[in-house]
Amino acid sequence: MDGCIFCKIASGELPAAKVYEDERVLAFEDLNPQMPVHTLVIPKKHYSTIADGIPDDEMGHLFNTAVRVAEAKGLVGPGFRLTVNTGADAQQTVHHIHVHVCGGAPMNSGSPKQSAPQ
Ligand code: DGP
Repeated sequence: MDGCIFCKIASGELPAAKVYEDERVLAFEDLNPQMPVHTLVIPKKHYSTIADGIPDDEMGHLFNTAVRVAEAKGLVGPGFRLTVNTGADAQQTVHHIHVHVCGGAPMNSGSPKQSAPQ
């Protein structure tokens, strides 16, 4: 989608520190990490939010990729958090679905906005 920063990262027009890529999804490091591990996983196809009717197989691939990223980062044992901020109340700032994969330190149990350390 024109003007979408994550579409530009997906197409290679803008740079990112890529962690994993296939024909449907891209994982890359968050520009402003809130945790020792903070990676984003996006579908290459543009959807503004997780409530935009993403097909089941794409949803499954998106979340399975997020879990594989967590595995590759060594987070499965200690634990990790997947977050999808959706809309204004959740303070979604980039309007292209992205799953935050966060871990590497104990997290607050409260606000799910971000995975800030305790
Ligand atoms: P949110 O929409 O609040 O769920 O979070 C958007 C995240 O995207 C935020 O953690 C910062 C990250 N971000 C924003 N712009 C860029 C960018 O150009 N490159 C990368 N790698 N991350 C970005």
